[in-house]
Amino acid sequence: YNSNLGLFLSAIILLKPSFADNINGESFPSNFIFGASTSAYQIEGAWNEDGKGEGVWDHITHVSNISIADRSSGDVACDSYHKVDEDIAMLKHLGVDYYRFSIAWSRIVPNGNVSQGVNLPGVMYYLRLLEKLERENISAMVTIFHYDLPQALSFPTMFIDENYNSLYVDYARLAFLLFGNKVKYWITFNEPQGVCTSFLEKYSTKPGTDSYTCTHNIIKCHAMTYWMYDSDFRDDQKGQVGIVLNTNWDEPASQDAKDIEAAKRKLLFEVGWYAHPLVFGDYPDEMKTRIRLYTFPWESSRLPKFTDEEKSLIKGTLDFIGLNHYSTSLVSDAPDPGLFRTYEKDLGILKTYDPSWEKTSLDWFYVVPFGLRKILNWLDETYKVPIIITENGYVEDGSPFLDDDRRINYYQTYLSNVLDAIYIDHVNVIGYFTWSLMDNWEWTSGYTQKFGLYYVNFSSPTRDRLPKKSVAYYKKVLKTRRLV
Ligand code: LGS
Repeated sequence: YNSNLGLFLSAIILLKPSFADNINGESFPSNFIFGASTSAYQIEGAWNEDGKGEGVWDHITHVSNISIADRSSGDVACDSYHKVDEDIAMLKHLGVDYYRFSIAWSRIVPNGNVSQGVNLPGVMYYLRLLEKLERENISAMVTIFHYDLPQALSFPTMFIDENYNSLYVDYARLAFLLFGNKVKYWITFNEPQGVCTSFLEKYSTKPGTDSYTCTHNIIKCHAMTYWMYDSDFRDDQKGQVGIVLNTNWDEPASQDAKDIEAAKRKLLFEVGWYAHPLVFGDYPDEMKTRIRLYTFPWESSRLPKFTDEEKSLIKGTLDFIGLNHYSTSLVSDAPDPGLFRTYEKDLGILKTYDPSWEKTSLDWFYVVPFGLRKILNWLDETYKVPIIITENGYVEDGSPFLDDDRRINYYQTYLSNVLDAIYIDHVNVIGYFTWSLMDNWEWTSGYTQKFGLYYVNFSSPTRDRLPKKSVAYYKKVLKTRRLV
């Protein structure tokens, strides 16, 4: 009888079509959390108000020659610094359990160094936001560092010179002290891989070697912060501390062993670079071997080494992994990248895309819903740490602003793959956050690329917000806890 029942159940599971069945099918687990994400520089504006210090992005957009698509800046952005009530009304309307936002380091610590002064009005802004969220029953997930470093600490000092690590830890401690009683999930770093590669390249004085040093320091900053929270705050505040890693799903471009290995290498170099040390205590072996191979005998190892003491410090410092995931690529092994290696050359891959995949307005961004299920499975099998999808969303470059059917389709198909990961693959994924609550300043794309559920009128001084069609869709999913 039992084995018949088993057969019957496995037949149901096997026969289950992966997409259609989830529409009006399984509901999300009752403790699954839904949210919407933003980051400080992209929405707040008020770049120099009430004692805020200059941040690196203020510097980049005002002074440097780094090019921004529409030559814009986040000086005003969505003006969220003055629009706490409007932002919360949108979150409330959506019915989210959580709001993920970030703190601008230079707003609460103008020159980056806590011992040199804390900016009270800046602190009050975040306190007000947290209090109002609490009043509306919306919990908070807070990113401590989302790309915007105080200019006073600018590269190549912070994260390159280990002596600066304590400034990050002091800032994180201040955030726990001030806000921790209202925050359930803390994120130490958003996408450090982007910080230490593309972002750092623009500042680096020693191209090629800094990426590894930067990562080494960020890993230590994360670990010190994790244990500091653990010893001084966790008992009272009962929060969780994690990091947010970004990755595509990387599908081998062919069944050639070299391409299969290249796709695996891509995940290890992008995600494993951080998650291996933070879960297991050291960099992936594949990284160590490959980088050592191309290090001249007279060079010290380009990939720094952790001491035994450091290994035990960094190991086991993720309560959860935050995943930012947007798209999928086909990966093949690059022709020999030659000597004088950099991170990119060490990685040694080529990326292509399947012509049948739906394109978006960004050249790296294709709609490939199964990729989310695959990357969730890979993370779960590799690390066995609870996963929260901290960003996922669809991009458009302009009109039609409000009729965003493509975005609805994106959410529906990607969320369907989350359900499959939960119910078919038994992946431990515990939450989903959309990028983004509203259109905002999209880094080097300026205001030309839009990820928002809400439209923001950037040509109006009042930065009016209007719900796109996807708002009603996401609201319904959150209300019914099912895909509609
Ligand atoms: O606005 C950012 C969103 C939008 O797309 C957010 O601040 C970031 O945390 C995150 O990086 N976001 C994002 N990422 C897409 C991944 C970019 C990969 C670029 C690959 C180039 C080949």
